[in-house]
Amino acid sequence: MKNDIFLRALKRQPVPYTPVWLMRQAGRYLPEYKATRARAGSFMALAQSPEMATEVTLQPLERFDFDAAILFSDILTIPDAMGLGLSFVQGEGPKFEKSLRHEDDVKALTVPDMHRLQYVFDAVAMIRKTLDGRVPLIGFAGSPFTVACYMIEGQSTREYRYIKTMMYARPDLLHHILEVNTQTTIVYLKEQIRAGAQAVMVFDSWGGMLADHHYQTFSLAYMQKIVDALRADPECKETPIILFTKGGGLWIDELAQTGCDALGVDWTVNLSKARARVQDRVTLQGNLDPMALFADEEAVRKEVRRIIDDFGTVGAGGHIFNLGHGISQFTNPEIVTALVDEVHRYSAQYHQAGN
Ligand code: 1CP
Repeated sequence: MKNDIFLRALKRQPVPYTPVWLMRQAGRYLPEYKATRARAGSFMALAQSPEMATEVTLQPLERFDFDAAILFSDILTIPDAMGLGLSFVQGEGPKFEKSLRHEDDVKALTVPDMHRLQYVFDAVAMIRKTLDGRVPLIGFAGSPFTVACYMIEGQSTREYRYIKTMMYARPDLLHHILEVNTQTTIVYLKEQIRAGAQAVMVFDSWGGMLADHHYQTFSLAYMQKIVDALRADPECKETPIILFTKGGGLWIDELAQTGCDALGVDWTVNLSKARARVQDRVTLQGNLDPMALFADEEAVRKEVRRIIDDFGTVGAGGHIFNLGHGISQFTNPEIVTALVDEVHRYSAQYHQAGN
């Protein structure tokens, strides 16, 4: 491994500077991504081709000095493998041919044959080989709850009307979906690790819109099962796990108790206060507001410094710099160069132990 700083930060070991990568670092803000995407014809064709998935995973690493790569895929490959029929309509986001709203459909849902997701594991293996130890590779999945949002709504939503209706009216049906998603995600992440993923991240993008108590019951409990299952597998138990509930600042303590290695935190959280709450038991990953990248370079550098100052002397803790959510497609890529430079340069003073 030429650069294992990200993995060391996940284990809260000494490092010379704060590692950085960005959620959605391969994506539409990069003209080279758009070109490959156009060549592929559709998002799914791109994700299903290990060669093209490898190409776009590496694109941001050619431009920026990132400390990790993330598998190019999507959290919705799982419901697609379950037969819900995923497509991405340009400019509109994900759409499913079938959505899960009726009891019969819900009860018919089962863990899909992993062969249907072989393209993901093939991509992981090819990316890992092509990276050749340059930086570690992150595998990922959506949280059972976040994936269920799309399965039940059939697309992106602002209201969560159908999933919340099911939650209040027929919690048994929602629990069935969540259980199937959980069992699928466990096998899916294990296979990614076997194929070469060196850390895994669970994206709970929509858990933050739940009521306290519902969050624990419908999202956290299922992520806990994933952590427990990976920890119980001899081949996976050493692989670091990152949990990220967007809007989950209220539940940091509970998330830290799951036994994960790191927590993603969005920009509503103050890193110094979060760190005091988790007592350095987990690494914190975040947390610049992606919209900050629309300002000029000096303003971006200043925000980066503020976040690094907030975390403070790293000592026994761990910090991985990231955004609080995915990078916007309207971001000017040039600003990312300044962000990475500022993180690496400015953070070194807080890492004396790693020199
Ligand atoms: O047509 C395109 O090119 C669409 C853009 C796009 C991209 C680049 C989509 C559709 N997915 C992706 C890749 C992707 N998705 C990655 C790749 C690795 C990287 O980070 O570079 C990852 C990790 C995801 C994860 C993902 N997909 C999440 C969780 C993270 C988050 O942003 O909250 C979610 C919610 C999705 C669903 C999804 N897929 C695509 C879009 C536009 C969306 C979001 C739709 C919505 O807001 O509801």
